[in-house]
Amino acid sequence: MPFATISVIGLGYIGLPTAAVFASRKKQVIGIDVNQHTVDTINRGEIHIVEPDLDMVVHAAVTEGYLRATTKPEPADAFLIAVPTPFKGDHEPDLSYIESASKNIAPVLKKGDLVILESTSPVGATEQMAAWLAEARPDLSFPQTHGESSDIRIAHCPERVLPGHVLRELVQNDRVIGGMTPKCSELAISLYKVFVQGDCIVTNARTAEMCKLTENSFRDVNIAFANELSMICDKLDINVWELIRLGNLHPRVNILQPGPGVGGHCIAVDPWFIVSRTPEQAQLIRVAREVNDSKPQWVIEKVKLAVAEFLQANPEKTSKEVTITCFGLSFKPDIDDLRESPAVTITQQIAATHPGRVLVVEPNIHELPAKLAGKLTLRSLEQALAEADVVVLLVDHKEFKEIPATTLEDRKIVDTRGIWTA
Ligand code: SAJ
Repeated sequence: MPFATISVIGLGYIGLPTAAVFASRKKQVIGIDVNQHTVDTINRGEIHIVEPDLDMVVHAAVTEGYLRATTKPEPADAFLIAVPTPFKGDHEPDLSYIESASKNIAPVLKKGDLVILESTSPVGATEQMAAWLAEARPDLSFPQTHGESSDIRIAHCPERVLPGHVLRELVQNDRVIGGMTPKCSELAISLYKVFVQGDCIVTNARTAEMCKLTENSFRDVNIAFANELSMICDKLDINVWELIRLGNLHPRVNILQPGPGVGGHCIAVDPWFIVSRTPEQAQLIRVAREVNDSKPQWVIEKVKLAVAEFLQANPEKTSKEVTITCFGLSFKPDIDDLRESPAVTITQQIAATHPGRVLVVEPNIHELPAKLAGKLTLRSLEQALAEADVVVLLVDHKEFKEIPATTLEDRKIVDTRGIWTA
């Protein structure tokens, strides 16, 4: 049977669901992670990340014996590398996780194996990974030197799934398959066809790398356009949400929504991989990043203004007596993921500078993470509404959309998502 055993390296937001879906198709899957706690959690049939339904799939895969996790690589027929690719301080991509994953699996590779890089990567990373593997295993041949006759097949097949919908999108989305040679692509397709119902479209590794970066940069540039519009409209006293609704009635216009900034671990990172490789050409992509990164500070200034207005309207109060409530902490609606969230940045900075109370409502979490606890108080929606003088809407969670406008009448509102002021 082709691919009797599949190994997934990096059991995070992409690697674990991918491993679990292969296992659910009755493949023997070995999950590799450097974190012992992650490995132990998965081997108990539990999960360490939040993603709808993933707990059930992992639990079934582990109890039925198809998925097992370990820290030490073992032989397999296919290896999927799904480790993080963050950037360093200067926005240069950090490939050290790919390097150490490559060096870890190299000793267990055998003739006929397939190695796939799934991590979002700068152009050239797959070739670099192939070079690390070849250096570690001079006894095996690789596509960069032996083309179609190589012992090891290598491809870049970027993930494109939306957090919150990962299990569905893994199966249904089309997949870009960037083999280092046509035979590498062919083998990669036969692997993904184990569960992918979407089309598997073949290209080369460099185009596949650029394709993933392009998708997220496209979204970043479009969000930056919306964010820039919101700042322009604020100056011109125009309701940006009404403006966008009207503009989008045009058959060839589709403007995205402004917000407090761009969060998550993909869209705010990946465009830099293009900028760092081609700084002179990637002007628009860089400026879009800068516009989106500047939005939290703009929101913070708006909150200061709202406090000043509240004090002007209530001269008997001092700023110490003003309660600010921040609505939402996650990086997008109806999830509990606080990583790289502009809402967290904004709330933290308000808490650090405002002399009065700062409350926070986040219906998707039960307690504040350690870095926020102490400086902020988590409140239920009702309590927070009752106590707030200034309300700052940061995430358009469904619970917040249901708040009747009358409840907010006497409050100063900073609405970054346009759900109360649209
Ligand atoms: N955002 C706005 N306005 C909008 C849309 C989004 O401000 O109109 C903000 C969100 O609030 C959030 C950020 O952008 O802070 C990113 O959210 P998102 O829903 O656009 O994307 P992610 O980061 O959850 O997932 C993206 C997806 N990429 C694209 O849609 C092109 C997903 O398909 C990728 O697989 C994922 O990045 C990834 O892993 O790269």
